[in-house]
Amino acid sequence: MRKTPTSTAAAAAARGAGAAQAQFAKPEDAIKYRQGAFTVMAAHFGRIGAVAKGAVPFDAAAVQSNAAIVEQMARLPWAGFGPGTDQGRENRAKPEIWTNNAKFQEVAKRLEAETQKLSAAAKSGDLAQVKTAFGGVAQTCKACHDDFRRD
Ligand code: ASC
Repeated sequence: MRKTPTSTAAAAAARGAGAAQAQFAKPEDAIKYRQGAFTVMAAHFGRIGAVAKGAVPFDAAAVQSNAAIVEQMARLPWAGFGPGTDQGRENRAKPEIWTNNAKFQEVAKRLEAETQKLSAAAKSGDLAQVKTAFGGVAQTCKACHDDFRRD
């Protein structure tokens, strides 16, 4: 089939989004998926947090590994927020995710950018850079929770 520029662009966008184009059979599955991504992200972000606050000694390789996981996880949850996924399983998503979706997409992109910075900082092996970048990610988490997650 001849590829029109539009279909080619759409295919490229779908590939670029990777798992973000995942399809779910039921809203429950989408909710589980996004919650799983957030759970894994929080676990590995928390391990870096323990280092950032000095509770755990700085091991550059371990921080780098955790940051890489955080960076990858940050790309995933958004696919699980499709239309109609506000209900189907217990969750804390606010309606604003869908009524103000442009802003939600912005914070999603911001998390992706900040977690990339954290990963870069981790690769530097410099604890001060890790701490700064950790703060940037934590602020982004909080900003999104304030606007888009129920308590
Ligand atoms: C974490 C975690 C969050 C964020 C948030 C930052 O470690 O699990 O949800 O940081 O508390 O403000």
